[in-house]
Amino acid sequence: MELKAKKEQLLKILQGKIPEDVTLSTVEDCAPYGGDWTRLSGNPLLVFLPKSTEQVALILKSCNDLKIPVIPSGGRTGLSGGAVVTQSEVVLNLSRMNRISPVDILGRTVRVQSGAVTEVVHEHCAKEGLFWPIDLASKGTSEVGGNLSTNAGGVRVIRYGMVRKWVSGLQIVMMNGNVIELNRGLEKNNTGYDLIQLMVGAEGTLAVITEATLKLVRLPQKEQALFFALSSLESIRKLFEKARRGPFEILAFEFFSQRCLTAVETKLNRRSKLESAGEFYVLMEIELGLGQESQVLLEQWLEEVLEADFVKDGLLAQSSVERREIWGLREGITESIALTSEVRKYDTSVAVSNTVGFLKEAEALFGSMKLGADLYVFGHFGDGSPHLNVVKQDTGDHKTFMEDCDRFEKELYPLIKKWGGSASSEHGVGLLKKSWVEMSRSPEEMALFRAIKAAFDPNHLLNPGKIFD
Ligand code: 2HG
Ligand code: ZN
Repeated sequence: MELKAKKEQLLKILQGKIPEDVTLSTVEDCAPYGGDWTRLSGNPLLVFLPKSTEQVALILKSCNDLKIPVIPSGGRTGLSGGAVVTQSEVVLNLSRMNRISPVDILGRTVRVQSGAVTEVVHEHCAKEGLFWPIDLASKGTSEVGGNLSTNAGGVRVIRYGMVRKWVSGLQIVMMNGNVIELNRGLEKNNTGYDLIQLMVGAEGTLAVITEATLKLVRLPQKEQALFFALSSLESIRKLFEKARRGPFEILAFEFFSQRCLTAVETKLNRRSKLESAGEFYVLMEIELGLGQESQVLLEQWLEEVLEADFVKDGLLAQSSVERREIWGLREGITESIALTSEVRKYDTSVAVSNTVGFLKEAEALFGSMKLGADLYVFGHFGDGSPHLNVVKQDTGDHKTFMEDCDRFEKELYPLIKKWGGSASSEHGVGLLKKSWVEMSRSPEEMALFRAIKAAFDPNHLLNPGKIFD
């Protein structure tokens, strides 16, 4: 059957069974749902905005019967094209399913629907002094379903790990319309395969997540932010080593280059309060004990660090406003780069101890290729997860930029492999990293991927063409 006929058929099947406002069908209404933060986009065949799991099940089953491909989506803040329409698929957007249940104090969990916005979940849990420990620059827009589907990372992975550690139950809907509860929120359940962990990071290719039981921790008691200017990557490593031995728990250890800071200062009009500039900057957030003694120990530690030859300048935020200002520098990087010019993103991962070695070689490689582009380096130093953004210079044209990036990545990915790393640390594979997945996975693993996909979605209709073909 032709696509147009299938669309008519689908609308006929669903007529009277789902409320009218669940379906968007005009090109203008559907267009915003065709893309994500990569700026890639396509035209959806139709968009559904269901309000219940029953509606999700009915829509999926009907699409399965008619062999219509479906893309699950949420806040669409992804950076790998995982929710992008490529062949007029139907988009199933779960943003309206955003209910959050009361916090379960004894279990220290909260049950939410997939469309709950990350920051809203934080605010809800903070009333009980608790926290779902996923902290992302996109938290005001990203949704729990997308966080889970991409196994999101963020700025607190060094302390809490990735999203996959913070979920104990999922409700999923299969492409054939079956609704399944996975693990029922149990903390302990040693009865076979862990299907939750299979769903986390599957990028919506196996089933659609409709609800999740999220595990919570206490909010850190006293958070403090420190900001440093340093002259080299080597100096960052020295500071990190010193921090690892420091009298506190590290909550975040983020770094960025002078070029990133300049972009944030010029594009977003934010300012660093450090007196000296550096080649690189580190934003370190720590959790401190409540007593006066911890504060004294921190100040002693800071004094020693500031006297060391590897730090050019540093400060301890003196108020929550100052802390937010420092975070504003780090969190504004992606936005200010997007305002600068065209960008190609590399979300690399190496062992933490290899971060400096890998970055030095990556920078040298970029420099030696003399491209009409600039390299912006920043990210999660403490997780071995640096982001490399290649940004077109004003004088360059789009075509040359794309060719330059293709040339650069042909050398970059083998370099990542040489350092024992991965093609994606936290953004996922989506469309953009697809050709490099097999670099991070063995042929045996890829064969298992395909077998698992066939078990969940034998017709290959769910988010087709994402992760692998
Ligand atoms: C971050 O760490 C995000 O800020 C975005 O993962 C990274 O824009 C990027 O490349
Ligand atoms: Zn990141």
